Amino acid sequence: MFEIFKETDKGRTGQLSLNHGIVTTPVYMPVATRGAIRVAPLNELKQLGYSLILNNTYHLVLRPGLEVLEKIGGTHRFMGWDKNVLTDSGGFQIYSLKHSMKIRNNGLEFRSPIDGTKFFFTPEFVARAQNIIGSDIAMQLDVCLGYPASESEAKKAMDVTLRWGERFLSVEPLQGQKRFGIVQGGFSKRLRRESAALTASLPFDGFAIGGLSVGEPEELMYELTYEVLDALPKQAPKYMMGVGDPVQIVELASMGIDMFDCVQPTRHARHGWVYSWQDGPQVIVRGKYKFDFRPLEYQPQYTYGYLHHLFKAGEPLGLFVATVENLSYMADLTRKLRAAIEGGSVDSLKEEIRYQWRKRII
Ligand code: PRF
Repeated sequence: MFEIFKETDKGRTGQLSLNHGIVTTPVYMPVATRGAIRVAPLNELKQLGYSLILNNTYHLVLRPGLEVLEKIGGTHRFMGWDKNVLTDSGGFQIYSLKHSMKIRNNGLEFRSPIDGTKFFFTPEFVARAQNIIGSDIAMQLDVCLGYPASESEAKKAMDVTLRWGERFLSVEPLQGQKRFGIVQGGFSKRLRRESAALTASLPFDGFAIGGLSVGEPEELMYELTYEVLDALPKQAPKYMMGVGDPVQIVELASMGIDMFDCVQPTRHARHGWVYSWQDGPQVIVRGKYKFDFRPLEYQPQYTYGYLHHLFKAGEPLGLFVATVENLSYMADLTRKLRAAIEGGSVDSLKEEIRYQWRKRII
């Protein structure tokens, strides 16, 4: 299911063979939480070369509900998307409901923020829901803590996550579906290693690192990732959940991470941050773009000045153009990353991306 093309001390390239086609790695997955990428039709994504996007089980269960998805035959038909879908379990989103959520031994209890209905997500339910959704990659239910978290909280969350991993796996998967476990363990190296080793002892097809990029210092995220990767099987795909910052993607891929997802590129776009290879991120509403008639990098039929105008005028087309531009950048970034790993030039790509993103005043 996962074939490694080239393994180096600066990351690896490979491919995932899934029910809806092949995905080359390292890969960035755009986030269609509720069954849509905000603003951009999925057709556009296909044209940009994306073959794996993310849905969220929690959101789809709340709305439109499993009955609808069952009747139509799953999320692919529902969305009109014939490539792959990874579904997150919802553990992370439910956890962020905080006051209207309870962790029970058996699962997560919460009230729908839409209409107050009570829900109880067990690990088995989440597995069955992802079968109905038709997920190509299904994620286990987990408990994700914020930063900071005490060692005892982290230990508890990690133990519960591990038990839920076993129970998740007890449900028969869809034919050809791949199932990923999630490593937790808070901010302790020891617990992270323990969580990784124990999760790796279960028959998952791949492993995700959860509970990071939640407000901890960037260096700590890298240190903990190192511990986890060291304790996971080399040949399995590794997925860093919720990371989409270009600098961090390149850094983590060079450590051996294969998959990434994040709302950041599409969210940034809607806030008028337009990614650019030449100049780093551009805040398009700034006055300096009014008379900037250079073409956009990926949609040269439009100029920065025109995009500035669309944002100023509140024209929805501006959101679309910025979203497509940022997703083009992200697709290009992973293409360049794969080429750099293959060609042994990861360090110079790192330098270039760091310069774009960290040395420029935004
Ligand atoms: N668990 C799940 N989804 C996630 C996370 C997690 O810990 C994160 C944390 N960065 C993002 N998305 N299930």
